Amino acid sequence: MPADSIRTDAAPGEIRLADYAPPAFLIDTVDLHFNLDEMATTVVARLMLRRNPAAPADAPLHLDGESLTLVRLTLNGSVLQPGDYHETSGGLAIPDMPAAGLLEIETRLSPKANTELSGLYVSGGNYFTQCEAQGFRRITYFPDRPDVMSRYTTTIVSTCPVMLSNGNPGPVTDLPDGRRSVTWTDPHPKPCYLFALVAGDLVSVTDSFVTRSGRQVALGIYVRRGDEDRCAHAMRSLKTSMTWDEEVFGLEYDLDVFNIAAVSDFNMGAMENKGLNVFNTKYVLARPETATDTDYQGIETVIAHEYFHNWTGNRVTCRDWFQLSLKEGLTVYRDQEFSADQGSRAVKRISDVRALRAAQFREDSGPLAHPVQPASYLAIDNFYTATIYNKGAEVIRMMATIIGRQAFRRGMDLYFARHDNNAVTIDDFARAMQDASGVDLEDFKLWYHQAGTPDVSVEDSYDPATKRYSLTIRQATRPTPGQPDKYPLVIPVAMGLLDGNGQEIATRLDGEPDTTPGTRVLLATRAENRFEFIDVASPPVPSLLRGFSAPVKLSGLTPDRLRFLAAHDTDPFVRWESGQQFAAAALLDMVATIQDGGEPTVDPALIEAMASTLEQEPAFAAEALALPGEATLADKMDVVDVDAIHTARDLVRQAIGRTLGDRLRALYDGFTDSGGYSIAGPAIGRRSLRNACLAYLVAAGDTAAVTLAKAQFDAGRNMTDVLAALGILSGVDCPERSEALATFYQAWRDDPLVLDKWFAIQALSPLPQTVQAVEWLKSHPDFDLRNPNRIRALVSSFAGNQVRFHDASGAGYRLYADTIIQLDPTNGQVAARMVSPLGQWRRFDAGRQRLMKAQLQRILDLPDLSRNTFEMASKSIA
Ligand code: B3K
Ligand code: ZN
Repeated sequence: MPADSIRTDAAPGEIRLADYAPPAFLIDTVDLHFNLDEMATTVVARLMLRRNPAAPADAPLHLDGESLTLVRLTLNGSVLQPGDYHETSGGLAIPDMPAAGLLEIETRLSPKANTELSGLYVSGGNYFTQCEAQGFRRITYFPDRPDVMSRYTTTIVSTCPVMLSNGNPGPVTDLPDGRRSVTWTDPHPKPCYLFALVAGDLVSVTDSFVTRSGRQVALGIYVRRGDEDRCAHAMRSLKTSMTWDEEVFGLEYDLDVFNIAAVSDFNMGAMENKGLNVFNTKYVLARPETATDTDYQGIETVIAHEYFHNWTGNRVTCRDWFQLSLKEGLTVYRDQEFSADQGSRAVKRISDVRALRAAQFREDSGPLAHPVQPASYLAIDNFYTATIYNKGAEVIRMMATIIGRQAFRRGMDLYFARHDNNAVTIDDFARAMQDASGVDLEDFKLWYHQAGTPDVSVEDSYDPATKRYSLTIRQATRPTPGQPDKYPLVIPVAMGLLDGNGQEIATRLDGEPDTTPGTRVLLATRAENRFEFIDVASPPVPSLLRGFSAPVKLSGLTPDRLRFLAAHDTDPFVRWESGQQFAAAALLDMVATIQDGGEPTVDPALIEAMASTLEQEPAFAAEALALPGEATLADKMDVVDVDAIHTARDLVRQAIGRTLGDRLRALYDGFTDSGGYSIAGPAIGRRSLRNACLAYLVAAGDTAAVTLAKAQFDAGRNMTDVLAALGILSGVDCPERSEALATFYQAWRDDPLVLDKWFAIQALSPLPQTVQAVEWLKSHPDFDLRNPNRIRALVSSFAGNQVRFHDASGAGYRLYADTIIQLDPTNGQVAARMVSPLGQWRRFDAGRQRLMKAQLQRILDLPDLSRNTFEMASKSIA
């Protein structure tokens, strides 16, 4: 990208990539001593510092610090006087530092008062830390930046039976006052964001793993007493991940212990601290009666993701936070590949693409659009986004597609050989891939710097006389905030050609010596590329973007071709995608009819297409049978009509249920699981298809189907089936609905993770009374504004309920903004991350625009708004 398109004016408080400067001091060792107390924990940090040869020789030492009480500061044994250092807005500066020295800092903090859940905090009477991105500065004064890597020892003194930190443990010593002490030593240098401490009355489930080179690793999962019987799946997932990383990437674990601790108050999913991953209980605990198939899959993926960070993130880390996707995009790519290898690759890809579109494409087309490598930020915690994670993973995937799998593996080996134990950049990664493959990736790297989802359209023609087939691929990316001008990207288009019978034809481009059988990759590099295929015997149908080879929006195929591809393509992704595109077009036609005041009719071809999916393998059939969601349809409209979308979709669901009722019922009955619960892919697939059938049967308006759903709920076979039935019932105004909700509450009121589902399912109900229900649930005794899982379950789920969140009265927006306003003073990070649904206002009608903006303004008018929420709300309203 030309340099002049990068902004050079900094807004107040803005941190810019262009301002990066190496740290003034390096810290070789960090020795921490914690004396734990809920109200007044003391931390003594001993830092062995030396000047960084890469920084100016007179640069002062800057230490970040936040919400800390400084008790004592000594340098090489002498107490520093107030004149020797000064407090800055975000920490301390020590101007006259020697070239090297031992700095000793004693701080005091109150874990119990820490509601931000960043730094050291108390949850359920136990101690946990969260340091990424900038929580370590809430524990001690420190250069809180990832390019300062040090070796840590951590001593914990407390009365807690369990005391954990990074690295390998020493013996536990009993102290005369009844407390105990333990020292953990982490031999691997790491940035402070990977520091962790966990202490409390926890119990462990243990196992062991022997690495390929024979290292014995003790594995432990630490949970609250009573949760031990819900750890087996997490443990199995961990061991599978460890084996997979050895087999696929040659990467072994590098400590004698690997611990996971589960906590129910956590700002996000999990955290990859070296040797001590801290997890939201949601991503650890599972039993068939309490967790759904989706929960099981989520646990497997997140356990893998955090484990894989040990190499991609921990051993090789980020130089600065602008490189966040270096570890996150790459690690998401790795966990996606891992999960694909555990079950059906096609179904996994479909679900990853669904998630990408729902979160990332939406982000990329709104006010918060930013590149995978942003150029600036106000609060880094706001940048743990779908773009950094999911688009970042797509960029890695495209690189692998372009250079080939084997070259990609060589590139990974080279990356580790060059950068182990270092803090590096996205450019360093791309260079390793380029050097290992010999493929020039310079132009490709624009994907890292240019925001926005490219629109790709295709046009083709066939000449029977010359047997030539020509395919034109055009691309354009719309402007995004701060980037008015866009440039063509290098887009890998995996493709094939089908003949009229749906048979794959070998492809040969003009000038190529041979034909290529099966899928090949075309590189679209300009605003318009034309590809000429020769020796094409009959007019072909192109199958494009196989496996979703690039994160773009593709258009240009007629409904007839979409139907043909949905029925015949050899690539399962394109089969699914074409079916979805065909359905979306039919639904949007109905929406247009409704808007024109007409009577919409359901295209029989759509029902027929749905009927033909029933024959397919169950997991795939369940995906194909799911109509594009309301938000997906909204994304295809210039001005979203929430009510027309909802009506059209309901009509189609009803028509499918009525027309295919007998077949759906037969499938439902045929898939009744007789044996025990299994989380193997085919069993999950059968449950998904069966529950999809049940949903359609109920959508048909048949009271017998409601009885069937209630019976499934009452049978209580496993949480997947129970929750599917409850979700279906929650959409119907019937006595069974309230009965089932009451039963569920009584059964699970003491189980926080299951109770979250009870909150979520009510927030997602399409019934008109949902706004009031959510309002009521917000004042329910079990609603807790200090628990992020509960807030997400109720209030964030509600924002995903398009037709009710966007209620024309604005009541949905108001209650949503109320929650952000109530939450911001105690947890700005989580409050800020909730803002984005209100930022979608541009896509709605004038009335809703006004209502949404009014709520953003209310948030911005708050006197002490957190920096995090300010950044999100101000960017969203602009
Ligand atoms: N690296 C953490 C996310 C930290 C978020 C900080 N606000 C989890 C992960 O991506 O693996
Ligand atoms: Zn991650």
